[in-house]
Amino acid sequence: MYTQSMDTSAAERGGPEDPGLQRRFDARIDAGDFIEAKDWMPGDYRKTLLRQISQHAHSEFVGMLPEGHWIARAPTLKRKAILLAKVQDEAGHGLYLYAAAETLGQSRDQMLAALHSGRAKYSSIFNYPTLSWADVGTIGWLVDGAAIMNQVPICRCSYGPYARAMIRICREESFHQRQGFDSLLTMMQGGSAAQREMVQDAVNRWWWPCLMMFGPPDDQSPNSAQGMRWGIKRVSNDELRQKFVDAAVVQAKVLGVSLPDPDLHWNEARQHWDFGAIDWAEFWQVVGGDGPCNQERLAARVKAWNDGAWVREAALAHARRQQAPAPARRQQGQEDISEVTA
Ligand code: BYC
Repeated sequence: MYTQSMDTSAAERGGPEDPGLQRRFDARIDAGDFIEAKDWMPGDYRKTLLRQISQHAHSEFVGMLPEGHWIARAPTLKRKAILLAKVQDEAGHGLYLYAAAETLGQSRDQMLAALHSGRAKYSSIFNYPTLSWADVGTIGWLVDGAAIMNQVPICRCSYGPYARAMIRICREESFHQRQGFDSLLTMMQGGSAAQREMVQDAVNRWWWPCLMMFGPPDDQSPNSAQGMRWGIKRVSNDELRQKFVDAAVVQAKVLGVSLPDPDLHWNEARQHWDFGAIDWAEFWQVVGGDGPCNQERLAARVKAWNDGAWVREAALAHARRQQAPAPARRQQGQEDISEVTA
């Protein structure tokens, strides 16, 4: 129903056994060319892109839930309008990304079925609860900050439809990050002691899960080497994590919050901030479905899908009617009118 480009027959003509196609593909990757939907591509390249883009799309959709929880509780009209706009942006990001993934030959319905059945992953970060208003600002500052760090290099990813979708997403993420920082700064500079404590508590809870967002360490990341070779990934998990820590330490000083890591020290030789050990057992537990909010998040997405069934049915009925030849449409219209007037 939603599919934009399911005709992958041209791209699939020839296979890995055709060395000419593989050589041309490799040369284009080496030259930094974009690969487009109808170009020939190795099956594993297609599979890897589908995995990453659909996970990314799912993350945007599930990512609406923790903040959506606060729309009705926002403290002022201004903050409510900003939050509403941000959550709508996330829905838009999910839609661009599902559309980009569809160009690789999988329908949105198939991708959503994988999410709803628990077969597909989404970012670990959205399995943590939003306990106070300060969590909303902290998600903007740290979660969106980490997302931008990860996503700007994807604007140069080798697959054209994904790279182009990321350009607009990154611009919007940048607004998201700033609004979060601004909200926290307002509480830290003009707020009460209780508000400052609330901000510090939120930062304490979100810091470590944000460092996990970048994925496992490079030497334990099974997909990194091939992803880098194909130009899907441009910068490694550990490098991005380090860049994020370096930026966040400076921003935390401006905000006046501390980061919950006693091992955080400036390393003059490396010209980077050293940081403490990440609890990877917690990360894998959350990724494996056993985080604080995994069940709640998935149940909310499944409910939204089921509640929207009538909209999909109505849209399909409308599309069928539009596709019917004109006389049949006229007749159908008359039948509808006689039903109403009977
Ligand atoms: N959470 O070999 P690795 C947002 C999985 S949306 C869950 O390093 P790869 C926002 C990984 O999938 C943010 N799973 O993998 C939205 C793999 O498992 P599979 C979402 C994770 O692909 C709303 C396994 O661990 N951003 O910011 O080379 C409101 C081994 O990992 C995570 C994206 O999706 C994780 N954190 O690298 C606010 C960006 N990390 O698939 C904000 C696009 C790893 O083999 N994605 N895993 O079963 C990427 O850049 C890459 O896919 C990753 C992982 C860096 C995430």
